[in-house]
Amino acid sequence: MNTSTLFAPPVLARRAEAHDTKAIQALDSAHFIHPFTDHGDLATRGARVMTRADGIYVWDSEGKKILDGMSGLWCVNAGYGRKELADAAYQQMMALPFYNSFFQTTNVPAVQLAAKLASLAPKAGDWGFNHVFFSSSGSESNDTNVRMARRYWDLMGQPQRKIIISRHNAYHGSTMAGASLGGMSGMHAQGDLPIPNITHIDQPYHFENALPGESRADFGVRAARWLELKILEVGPENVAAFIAEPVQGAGGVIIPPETYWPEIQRIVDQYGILLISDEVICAFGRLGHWFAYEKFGYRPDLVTFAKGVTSGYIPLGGVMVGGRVAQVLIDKGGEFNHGYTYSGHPVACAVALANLELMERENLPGRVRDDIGPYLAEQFETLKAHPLVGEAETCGFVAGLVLVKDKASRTPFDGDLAVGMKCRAHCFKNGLIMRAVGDRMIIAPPLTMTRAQIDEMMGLIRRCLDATLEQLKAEGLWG
Ligand code: PXG
Repeated sequence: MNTSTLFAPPVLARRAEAHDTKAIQALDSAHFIHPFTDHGDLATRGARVMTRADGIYVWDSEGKKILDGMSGLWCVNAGYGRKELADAAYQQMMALPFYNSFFQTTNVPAVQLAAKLASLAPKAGDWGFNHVFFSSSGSESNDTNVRMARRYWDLMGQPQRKIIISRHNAYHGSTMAGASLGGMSGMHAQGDLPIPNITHIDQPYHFENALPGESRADFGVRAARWLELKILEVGPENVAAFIAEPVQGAGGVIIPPETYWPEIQRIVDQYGILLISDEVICAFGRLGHWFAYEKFGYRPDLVTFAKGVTSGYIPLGGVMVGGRVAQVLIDKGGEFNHGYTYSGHPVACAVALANLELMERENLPGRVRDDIGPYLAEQFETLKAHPLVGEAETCGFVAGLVLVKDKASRTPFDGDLAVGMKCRAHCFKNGLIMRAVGDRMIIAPPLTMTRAQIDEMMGLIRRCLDATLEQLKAEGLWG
């Protein structure tokens, strides 16, 4: 065997123009197993090699500049190239790169970040968040939620309360618990998921699931009551918690009707079950608030966060632990046998602190709420006139549109045609990153975007929709 190809030298060139794309792609195929990737397919195409980024743009190894409409993967809220985040990491690495938080030990950035997050979380009366549990990702945080919710009910003397209700097409991560909580059938099909005592209800997706003529308001209440039906089906005394994303992200930017969350709150209150708000995408300004539950006016007991807390510059996640759970864990719980090596990692926490300070100084949540969010909404509204667009809507700085065969009857394309993927290919070609979830095209751009940059992005989106339509016509798939 020729070991020189097995142990090829690392590709060290750092400047974009110095990259040998083909060599990197070959090395990538030889050694790197990517998340959610068909490797046979990737080997024939070759991965796109990203080499640098600044502001809202990324560049690949061929020097192509691309407007990043997805903030990396819903996380680079503060935009790329923020020197102060790199400085915070450098300084903390030089002072204390790592120490654990087990064994009655702590570190200053973790303490400061926990206090900062508690101060940013809105409170009402005796309800609110004073405590934080740290992890390194959204998936880990949701595993923590499962452990914590079940531990809470054990301590409350109701150990039979094990069931966690989630929703179809939800995304809560890729660990055993995360993927089980999630409602992605493709994920459940691999690895014997979901794990026991996790069950799902339908999502509040008006475009697809409403009855003919049903208003958004009526549908929102009806969709929330699927939770009540499920609670009654499995027995209220057996239910530990309901988990949901405020707005479903990976599922295709599914924005619930305004009536949905108030009815969910009524139901969880009535049956006394814990409410877990998975804000891995929606927190830290994404919907115009530090935490998304504030936007929709509900009161969760646990809040999952990750991604935007560091603007994705370094992995960090965690769970905001509300008073109801924290008090029981602290007063009655003794040792909670759960934690990660990197819980409260000093460098990750220092970067998060610098990121939150930056977001505060630049008022990124406020900009999304009062300025660029409404502007994006106005612009997206105009897309509804496009022949391919069946629906276009935004919430803060996430947006989605659905590509349809016939607008009037809301007839979708045959899934096998992969129209969304055709559109996505035009986006890449035209220098725009926009994701396709089936035939829903979605964006979640950096919160630093200017109005002029929104105009630039909208121009690209229109151009890609037109190119998709032309392609469908040329292939005889339109009209
Ligand atoms: N909860 C939510 C709501 C998420 O969006 C996770 C948990 C898991 O976080 P980690 O850090 O473990 O990945 C996520 C992650 C997509 C996509 O295709 C979305 C996510 C991750 C990967 C792909 O949109 N969200």
